[in-house]
Amino acid sequence: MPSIDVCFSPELLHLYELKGKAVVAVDILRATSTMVAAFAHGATDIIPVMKLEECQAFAEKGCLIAAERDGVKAEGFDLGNSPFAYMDGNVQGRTIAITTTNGTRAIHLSMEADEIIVGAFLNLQAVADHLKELQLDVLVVCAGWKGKFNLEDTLFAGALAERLQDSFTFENDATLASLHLYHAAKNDLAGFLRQSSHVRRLENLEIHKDVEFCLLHDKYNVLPVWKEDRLI
Ligand code: 3SL
Repeated sequence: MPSIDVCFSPELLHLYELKGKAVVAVDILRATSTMVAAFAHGATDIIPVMKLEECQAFAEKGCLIAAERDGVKAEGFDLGNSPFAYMDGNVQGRTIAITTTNGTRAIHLSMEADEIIVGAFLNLQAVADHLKELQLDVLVVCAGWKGKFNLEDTLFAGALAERLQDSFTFENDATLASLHLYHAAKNDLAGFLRQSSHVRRLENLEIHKDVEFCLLHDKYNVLPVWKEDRLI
């Protein structure tokens, strides 16, 4: 049986072997949730980039450009990081270049993996089904916040472990902890996360409905996968 493990922060990635594994990159609030929503609303491909200037340069290539720093849409970009900004037909048939504080970094640091997929509660079952077929060992890479642990990405790891528990082994404390946390929280994820640091950060920015939306399970049957230089 393949195994599942969880890396709680990109800063801990050096402790893990990525070769031969499938990485599920996750930034529930909000980068990977937004990417999943963008694909569900017709985006053809997404190019995650690390730096604002690098992202801006993609405008000349006809891409939509999206950027968030510290929860706020960066000036001069078409889009920020709210999933709702990608839903009015504006991304249909378009390539999006995006940079965010933590999510796009987690994807870039996972490049040595055999496969990288983007996970969110919004596409949880699509991710689980794909991993069951793939039969590779899985590492969930939590984006965290500026190198630190966060609750929401860990809860996603627990939810994925729950969906995979019959066909994967998890002989590591990170996955067990994520699963226990998810079991404690799953009946009221929003309530469980109310005191969490990024929910409070987003609440201070008066971003309320994004949190609720990003916690919805299985809304979309889409699976963003890394191919060559982008997510498709
Ligand atoms: O850190 C990130 O990549 C973002 O998802 C953070 S925010 O939700 O847009 O504030």
